[in-house]
Amino acid sequence: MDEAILAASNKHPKPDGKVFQYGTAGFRMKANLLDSVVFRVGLIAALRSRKLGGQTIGIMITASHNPPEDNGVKLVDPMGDMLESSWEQYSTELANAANEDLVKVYRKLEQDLRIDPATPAKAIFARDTRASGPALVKALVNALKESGTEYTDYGLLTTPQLHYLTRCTNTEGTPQSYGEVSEKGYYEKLSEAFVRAMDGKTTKGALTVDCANGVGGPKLKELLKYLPTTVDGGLQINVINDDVLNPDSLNSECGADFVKTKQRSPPSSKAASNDRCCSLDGDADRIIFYFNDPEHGFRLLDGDKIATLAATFIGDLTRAARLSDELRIGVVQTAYANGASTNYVEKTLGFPVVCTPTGVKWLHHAATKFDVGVYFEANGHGTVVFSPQALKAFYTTKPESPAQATALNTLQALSELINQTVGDALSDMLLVETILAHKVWTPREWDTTYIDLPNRLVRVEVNDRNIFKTTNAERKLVEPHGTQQQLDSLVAKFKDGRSFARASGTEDAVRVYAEAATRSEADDLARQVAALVR
Ligand code: 16G
Ligand code: ZN
Repeated sequence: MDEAILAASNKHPKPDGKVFQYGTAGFRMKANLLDSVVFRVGLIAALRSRKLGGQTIGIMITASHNPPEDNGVKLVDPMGDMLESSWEQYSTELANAANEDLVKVYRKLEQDLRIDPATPAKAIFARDTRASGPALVKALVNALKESGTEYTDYGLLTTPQLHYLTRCTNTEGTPQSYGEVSEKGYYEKLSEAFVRAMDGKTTKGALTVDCANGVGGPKLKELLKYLPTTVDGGLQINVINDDVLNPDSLNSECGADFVKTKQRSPPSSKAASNDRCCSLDGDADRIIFYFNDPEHGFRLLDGDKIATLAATFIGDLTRAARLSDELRIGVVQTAYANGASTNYVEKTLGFPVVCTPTGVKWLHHAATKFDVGVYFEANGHGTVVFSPQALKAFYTTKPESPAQATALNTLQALSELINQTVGDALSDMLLVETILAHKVWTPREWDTTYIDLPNRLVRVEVNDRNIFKTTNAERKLVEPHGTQQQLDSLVAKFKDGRSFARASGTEDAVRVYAEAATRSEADDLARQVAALVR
């Protein structure tokens, strides 16, 4: 087998002098540099699967919101969560092994991790719509074959669909079964849960969905075939930016990242004032909402607003289901969450807030500590996770009134509708539609639940971003020494001022975030902190 792996790896040689790192969202870079990385990720999947007794590992080839010429690859653990952190290091090691040492490093990992090479290995994989995808799949398949890994190629999928299928594959035929192991099973599960959660309620007007010209487009259109249409009082959806034939259009002038950073609708949107709109990113694991207010212009309903909306609704339902004393509801955010949202959750909704470093895996992990853990990054990555106790309570509590029965029924439906493995734009979209329908809210009513503090995000180019070390969920700098004190004294000069600086995990830059009582003060604070770290 070693010779075969070596021979195959020679067809996917590592480019000279390139250093790779498994970052917040796997490996991500210009697609033409990824061939060797994807091959080696295939080998890691084999090791990981064998280490876990032959459970199936997921592999997703995508670069999310990055430009079309980029691509990336990440691994999914058996229950559909992100690869366990300690394995990021092993992936990095194998990706950086010199061509001639590759098999040696692979076998050494196998030995050090006490992996039995005789254990069967299984993997499933999928890719987004990037033009570079099919060639990278070939590299992956070569590694899976030569490492003796049984695999299924699911073709094009959204990232959350691959997470769903990974969990379904590993729980099939058990009491923890997560659903039918097929793309169709995903659509059926979502649509049945949606109809049940809506409970006869209807949405008002259409929702315009910008699919970033990525894989979310065809998958949303597929999902719509399973969902009730306007005729039965269901959803009304206008799909825009669903061109997957022209590869250059991906994430270009559209998508969640464009809307969030440019603070404007995609130019292609024909939505009228006050119309509900949302944008997915290139692999549909992230969603943000927005609308154009005739008085105040563009209004963003970001991850913070989705989190508060979900926490409000689920909080109301648990009260109506008489479960609020036994179930702990909490919200997980990052330092990027607007201070007004944190305040709203703690003071108005009365739920605890936990802050974690940036990156879905940290938030997800923290959310599982609650019975109902609502987590969203401001940029729209997020979901709600339910503990086994919460699920048990939803399904076994004997209702003593019709209102309690209805609430329990809706909670059951939500636990099926909401993707438990990872943030899922399609599932989150249906969740928001459900809540707005129940509350009979327009986007404007949702928007005015609390008012964001003015804020500014600045990207700062520095010589070496690695000198910036943080603590306290990235909210304080410990290095370079003394910088945090200077930052604190800048912040102290601003009413409601808050600011932090952290090294980006995905780009060679430092990001500075600042908020303050007024727009000009937030801009001013961000400028001063940027100057401090530059
Ligand atoms: C990755 C993360 C995202 C995070 C972003 C931060 C996942 C799936 N994705 O895209 O959650 O917000 O990185 O980027 O975890 P930054 O470190 O460049 O600010
Ligand atoms: Zn994404």
